[in-house]
Amino acid sequence: MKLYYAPGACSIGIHTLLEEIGKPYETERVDLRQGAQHQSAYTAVNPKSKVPTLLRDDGSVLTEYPAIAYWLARTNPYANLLPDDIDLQARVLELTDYVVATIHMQGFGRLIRPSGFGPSAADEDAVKARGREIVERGFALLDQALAGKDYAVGQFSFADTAIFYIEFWSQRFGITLPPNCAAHLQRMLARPSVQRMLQQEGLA
Ligand SMILES: N[C@@H](CCC(=O)N[C@@H](CS)C(=O)NCC(=O)O)C(=O)O
Repeated sequence: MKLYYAPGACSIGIHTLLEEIGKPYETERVDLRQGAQHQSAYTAVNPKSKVPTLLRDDGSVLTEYPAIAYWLARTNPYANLLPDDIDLQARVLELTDYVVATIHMQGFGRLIRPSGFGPSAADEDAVKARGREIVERGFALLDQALAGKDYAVGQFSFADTAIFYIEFWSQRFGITLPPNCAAHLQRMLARPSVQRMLQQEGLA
């Protein structure tokens, strides 16, 4: 198995899941700043030009954070990345989708690349302000979901690694996390899997 990743990108969540699973895997760094995601060597693997991408042992490629996380959890049940209870499974998917599709793509997306969301450079401040609003509202909702719990659905799951990657990003964008998210981030940073991932990506 091989994970294509970029240091500090949303792929840190999948990288953490691979460390939780503990089976051998390879990694290949994709230099997003240099545009490696658009070069043929990479688009031959993932034509969407995004990380994370997982190359599986049968040679097939899986993309999209929730799909990769779900597949890793189901194929490695001993790692307990997805609860058995169907209602809790639905909650894990609900939270993961909200993190990826809304907080990341709609919120952080506007902060990372405002030019993708507005017709001219003059719109950039307004685009970024809207991005910040979406992110802050997202963290407020996640804070409620985490109230009284160590992990988002009461036990560790792949929803936590999704929440973790945006919590990790909040530091870079000067976003103050509400208290339950701040505590969740610290809890995640204390996990050996996260520490190994940070070390491997040169982020420790
Ligand atoms: N919907 C994708 C989003 C992945 C994504 O946006 N990845 C970013 C890094 S966090 C990326 O590869 N960006 C490169 C680019 O847009 O050029 C997923 O769920 O995996």
